[in-house]
Amino acid sequence: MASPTQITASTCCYCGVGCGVLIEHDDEKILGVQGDPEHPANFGKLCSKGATLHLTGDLDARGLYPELRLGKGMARARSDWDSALDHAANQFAATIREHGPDSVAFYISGQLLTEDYYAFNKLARALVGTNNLDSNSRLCMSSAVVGYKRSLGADAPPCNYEDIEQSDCLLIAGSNMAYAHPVLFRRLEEAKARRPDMRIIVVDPRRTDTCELADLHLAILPGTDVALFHGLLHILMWEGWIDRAFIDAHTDGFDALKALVRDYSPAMVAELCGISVEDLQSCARMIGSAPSFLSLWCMGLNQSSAGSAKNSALINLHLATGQIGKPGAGPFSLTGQPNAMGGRETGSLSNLLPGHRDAGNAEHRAEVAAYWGVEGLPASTGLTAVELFEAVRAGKIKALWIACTNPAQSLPDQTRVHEALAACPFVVVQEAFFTTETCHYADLLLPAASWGEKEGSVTNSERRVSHVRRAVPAPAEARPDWAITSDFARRLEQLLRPGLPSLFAFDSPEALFEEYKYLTQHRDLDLCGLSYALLDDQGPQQWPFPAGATRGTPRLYGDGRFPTDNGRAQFLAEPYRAPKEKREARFPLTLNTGRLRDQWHGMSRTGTAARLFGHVEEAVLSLHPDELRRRRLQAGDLIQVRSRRGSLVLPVQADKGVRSGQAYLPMHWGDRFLKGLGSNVLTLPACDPLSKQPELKHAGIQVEKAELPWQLFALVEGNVQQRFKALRPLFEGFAYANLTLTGRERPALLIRAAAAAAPDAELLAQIDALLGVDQGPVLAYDDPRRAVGKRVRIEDGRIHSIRLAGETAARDWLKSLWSEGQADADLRRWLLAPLSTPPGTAATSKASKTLCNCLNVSEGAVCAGIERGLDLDGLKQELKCGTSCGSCVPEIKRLLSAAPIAATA
Ligand SMILES: Nc1nc2c(c(=O)[nH]1)N[C@H]1C(S)=C(S)[C@@H](COP(=O)(O)OP(=O)(O)OC[C@H]3O[C@@H](n4cnc5c(=O)[nH]c(N)nc54)[C@H](O)[C@@H]3O)O[C@H]1N2
Ligand SMILES: Nc1nc2c(c(=O)[nH]1)N[C@H]1C(S)=C(S)[C@@H](COP(=O)(O)OP(=O)(O)OC[C@H]3O[C@@H](n4cnc5c(=O)[nH]c(N)nc54)[C@H](O)[C@@H]3O)O[C@H]1N2
Ligand code: SF4
Ligand SMILES: [Mo]
Repeated sequence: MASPTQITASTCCYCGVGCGVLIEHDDEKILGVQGDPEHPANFGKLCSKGATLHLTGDLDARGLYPELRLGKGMARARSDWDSALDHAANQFAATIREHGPDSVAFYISGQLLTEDYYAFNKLARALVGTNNLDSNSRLCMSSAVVGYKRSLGADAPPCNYEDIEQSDCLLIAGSNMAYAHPVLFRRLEEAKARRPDMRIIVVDPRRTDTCELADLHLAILPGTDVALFHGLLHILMWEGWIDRAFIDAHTDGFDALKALVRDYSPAMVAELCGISVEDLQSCARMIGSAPSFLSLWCMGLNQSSAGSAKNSALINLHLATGQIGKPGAGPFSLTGQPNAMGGRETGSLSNLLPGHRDAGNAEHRAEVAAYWGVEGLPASTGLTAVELFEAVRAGKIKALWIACTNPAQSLPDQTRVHEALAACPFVVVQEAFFTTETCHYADLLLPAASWGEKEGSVTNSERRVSHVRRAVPAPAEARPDWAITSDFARRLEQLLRPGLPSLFAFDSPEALFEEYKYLTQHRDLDLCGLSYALLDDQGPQQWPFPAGATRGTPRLYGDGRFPTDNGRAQFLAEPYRAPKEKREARFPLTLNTGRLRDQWHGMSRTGTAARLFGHVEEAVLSLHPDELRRRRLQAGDLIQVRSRRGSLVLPVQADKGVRSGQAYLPMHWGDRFLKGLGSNVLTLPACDPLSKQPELKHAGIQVEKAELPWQLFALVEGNVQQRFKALRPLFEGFAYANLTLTGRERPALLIRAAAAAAPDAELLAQIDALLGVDQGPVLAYDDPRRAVGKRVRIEDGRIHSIRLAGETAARDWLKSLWSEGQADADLRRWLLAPLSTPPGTAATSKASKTLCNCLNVSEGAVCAGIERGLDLDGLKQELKCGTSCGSCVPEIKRLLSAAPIAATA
């Protein structure tokens, strides 16, 4: 029986801000979530994603039991944990015996907990004997890892969140923190309101919501950051805004850099970056004259074939101005995933080892091997994410274990990734949601516990370790990741090293943490003073926190000593290199990809909460209005987007925030939501030479109108996950199909599809049956001559489902009738007549877009308020928008600044 409501303090499972949450539950089910006022990352705040966590996780989408496929081509069947893990151990052992340890690989995730990572690390390196252990952090933070290590000597972001608030000048480069790190952005908004003199510069090819807070937005051409940073240094040197004493005392390599940046004159840099010389100079002045200067960056720098060089060129600016190791100063990379940091700490990239060690360093290998009590660790070079999937495709990797990541959606060049997964002899997927694209390829699918259901620890962007607490048990037979991995490892051990004491005698995540932490002893990230008990007692702590310490370390390098061999930081002098795919006649546009405010990656979790689609409902490519005009396209037209690797059909929209010559597509759509392998069918697998991070932000594309006159629109209320699963396969034959959720109190599945001609009647009949418009209280009109048909199911006087075929002009009107719960005489008259166009005026998709998700306020309502002359405070008071989580405030400000100034009375 469920007990009365209880509260468990834990953390949000989304971004690297690492907010503390209070989970309300009854020991069985999660009932609600609130920000934890005591957590030093968020002090009680949550963003639109964190605040809706309890609405996500539909059980119909979750993995509940292990599923096993006994032969390729066969269907998977429900299994039990013993048979499933024994089978996996036999497969891995046989593969290792026959083809060697490097014929297997593990591909894991920045969303695992530190304890999960550690178990995988020991499994791959100590037991299997391979360095083929990489994670999705390769797509995310690996350029920052290289940047910190090369320039400063260790992979450690030196700053903390208060530094952001205290800084006098903030450079935000390639980060849309208004969407991607919202609670930190709220803190920044408040700091800027308190200290309006604080200067904020945003470097981003797009005009994002983050720019709403900026004093200066440099809309540089894609990939030109290195040139920009060298150009800034050129001006800083010329003006004497550098710190010669700091350079002399604490750094090496300045002369070579000086010689390099001499060539980066303001005129040359402005031209190359596509900005004005004045803007470049005022940026340099803001940096050079600020008492403290801090930079924040994210994927706009890291996801680049010059990602490592971009990181180092930015850190150069801090070293040259001595802006590091003091309040409000320093180079501060924002980590994407909640525990990307923990992954780096535990060595979960193929080239790393636990405790910030390197797999390529014999001394480091010997230290870890001795601690683990094994003879040695593998010296062979491990494969990095893109290389790894290429090796799978080439047949070199024959058994692949994937945990907590969805590579069949998130890696570049999806055609090849899908080929690789299809070809791999044995694929294990350890997943919380069995709906993902990758699950389709699993020979063994293992249900994992997820948010609120597991215990362990995570480190956020500011090196702060939190204790993640379990609130409720996992559903059905799902198990926490550390337990699955350790259980498998124990079975594999019996086959590979029988008779020896177990390396995996862990009975709790705490046991893993206690073993792991001593691998950090006396190293830059020393965690030895931490324990679950201490974190419970004193709250989240920042590393290093060595044994005997009484408090964590808020800031690094205050003494000017760096963890390099000689204690000095290193300037790096590397020239600007252009992105891999140059603009050319055949592919004249550069495709940029990134985040939406309310979705998380492949949407396995956020995609179960209909209201999170209220802000952006469908995959749409954004182009500047001039580019639309040039191609004779209208907003809403379906277009065919092609890159050198693949193509995709989807609608286009006008967006003045995207410059001519560029295009923007959110990264979230995979093959499940958008037919055609999703956004990453277009992106390229070219990587940075050092970090091996792929260039996910600059693919060459072309677009042209897709002539698909036969269109379909469907909406059906209730059982959305089951209906999704049943309906999605029926849309394989359509050139375009986008499936999404809509609604708030009554979630519905929404489908838009298009084809060159009508599909056969049987397929349409199958679709109708699943929509419930084939029989019962259904109003129908069919004109077979024009292949046009409309059906609406009405229950209890309200629309329950809709299907329009052939022609869909009335879709927005019908959808608004559905959402208002109406089924009036107009509807009946229209339905039973040959007319296609709607009798009433429909709310445009813009008007119905939900700006404020907490209070359910539409863009239409906000715009109407602005027309009436309301300012931000007025809008907040009257409509209540922006008064809860605040995630919509930057967008409201943007609408306000775009509106003509209301005439004063
Ligand atoms: N809502 C939401 N939040 C998230 C996530 C999510 O899925 N959804 N994911 C989390 C994760 S894992 C990550 S890594 C972070 C990512 O966080 P961000 O990096 O902030 O997000 P992105 O939208 O990927 O990219 C940021 C910006 O880089 C810009 N950009 C593109 N090319 C260039 C360039 O050449 N130079 C510069 N300077 N900028 C460029 C893009 O226009 C974009 O606005 O977000 C985290 N937070
Ligand atoms: N085009 C383009 N592509 C990109 C990016 C981009 O900007 N543009 N960004 C890249 C970046 S920075 C990142 S980080 C990646 C993210 O890419 P992915 O890692 O593929 O993203 P997610 O969808 O978050 O995948 C995490 C999976 O883990 C599952 N899961 C959740 N909780 C648990 C758990 O506790 N245990 C287990 N076992 N599973 C769980 C979720 O259901 C989900 O399927 O995408 C990359 N891909
Ligand atoms: S900012 Fe939002 S998504 Fe990120 S940790 Fe906080 S609540 Fe979660
Ligand atoms: Mo990421």
